[in-house]
Amino acid sequence: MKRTALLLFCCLLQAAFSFAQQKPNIVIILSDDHAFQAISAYGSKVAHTPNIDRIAQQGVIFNRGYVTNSICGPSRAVILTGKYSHKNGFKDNDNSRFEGSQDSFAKQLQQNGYQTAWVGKWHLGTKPQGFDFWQILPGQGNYYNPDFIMMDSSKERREGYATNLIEDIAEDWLDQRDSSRPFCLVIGHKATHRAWEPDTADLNLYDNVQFPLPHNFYDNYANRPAATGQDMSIEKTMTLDYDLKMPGKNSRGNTARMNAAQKARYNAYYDSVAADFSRRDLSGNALTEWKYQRYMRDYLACAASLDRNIGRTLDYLDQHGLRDNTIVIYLSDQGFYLGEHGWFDKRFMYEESFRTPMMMRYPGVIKPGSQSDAMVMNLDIAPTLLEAAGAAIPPAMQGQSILPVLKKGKGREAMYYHYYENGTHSVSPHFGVRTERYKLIRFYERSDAWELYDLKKDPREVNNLFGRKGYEKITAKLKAELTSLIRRYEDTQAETLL
Ligand code: SGN
Ligand code: CA
Repeated sequence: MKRTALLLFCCLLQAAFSFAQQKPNIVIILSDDHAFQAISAYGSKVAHTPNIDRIAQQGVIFNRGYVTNSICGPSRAVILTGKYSHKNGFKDNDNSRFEGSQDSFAKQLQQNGYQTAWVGKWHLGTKPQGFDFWQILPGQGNYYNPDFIMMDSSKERREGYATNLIEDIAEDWLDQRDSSRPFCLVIGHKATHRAWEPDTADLNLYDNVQFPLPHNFYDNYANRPAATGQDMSIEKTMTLDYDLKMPGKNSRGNTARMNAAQKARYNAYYDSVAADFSRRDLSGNALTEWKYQRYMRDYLACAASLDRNIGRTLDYLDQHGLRDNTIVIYLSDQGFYLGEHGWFDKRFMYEESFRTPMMMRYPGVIKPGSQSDAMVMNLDIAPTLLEAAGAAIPPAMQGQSILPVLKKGKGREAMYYHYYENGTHSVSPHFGVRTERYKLIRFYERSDAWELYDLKKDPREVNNLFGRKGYEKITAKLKAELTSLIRRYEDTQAETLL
């Protein structure tokens, strides 16, 4: 009897030991402002992202991945904490400060035996906590020869292109980690953030492509005061000098950081674009459309380096025998407008910025080539990681693990969104709800208006149905749904605005 008990105990111990060994490693690749419309796996006919597509092909692609607050710092804070902005305190880039002492998936993973690291763009103001190693860009950082903030607070300038350098730092950390323990590494890329400065190797990659204008490129914003009031249009906001590198006061600001070889290649390229531009003597719509073409070329050239470096991450995992026991998640901090509504930038609860590219490879758990239409959010990343690591999900986390969602094929019925920033790009604060078919948005502060969309009939969101005859019932239903989500997530400020 005693011997049987001992044997059983030994078996259990062994099982527990091998379970501990089997905790999956985690790599999260987090890009900045990378639109799903710019990814071939999402159906882009013009963009080539073979390495991002690899993650989709070998795992699951989420066709309905969304963010709770479409802007950089806030999205990162949501990913870290698994909580909405009003709970984690980081509501906007302008006025918020991330309180690093709060709980996060990184701290929970550390407590469960993981080594954790964050490299690259961080953009939360305060120093990272919960990471055994970090090396981050100050604020937005620079594309060329960027500075990095080291763990002792000193700054180090690195020669090269940000996307390559961030991957180098990530690989260096992987090389020297303790390989007897599982790891969680976040690779935070600066690409494809404004002002879209490509690597010199990629400058002319898309020169021969003519980009089709999105159907609502010439949106007139009728019946939508917040969309009318924004300052993020290609026509009016996007500048020829700063954004598109044509001659002018703010032309090619970052060449100041470049070395002679970088500057020579960069200037040679944009000088020839500028000469052609000057010959064309454009105005009106022709000028706006020229800007759009240039914007797309620079943006996708930046994305090419991003994709190539994601390929390096995947190759590293393959070459070091880590592929089968490593979860890889790719997502952007939010989506981005590539000319839809005539815009660049993000912020609005309209699909292009509310949605974000999201995909996940998890060998042995997720069937390669899976597609998911479940409504999932960046809020769900933290609980998903904790479940995969076999760790308890703290009740204060508001997201839900995606793993059971993948098994059932069904996510939430409705999603809650709240955007706060009231500054750069003049987008009115707003909150709202999206269901399978409808979206109800309440703008406040800068604009005071409601919007209602039937996404089935109007996927481009140009026809605001709020207040229209015949929509009373659905409006009441959505308001009830919105109220219930606001109460569930305890967004007391929004509750006063219903
Ligand atoms: C900067 C950009 C904006 C951008 C915000 C937020 N202007 O202010 O266009 O919306 O960052 O971006 S720039 O002149 O500095 O390029 S975020 O990704 O950090 O949220
Ligand atoms: Ca961003």
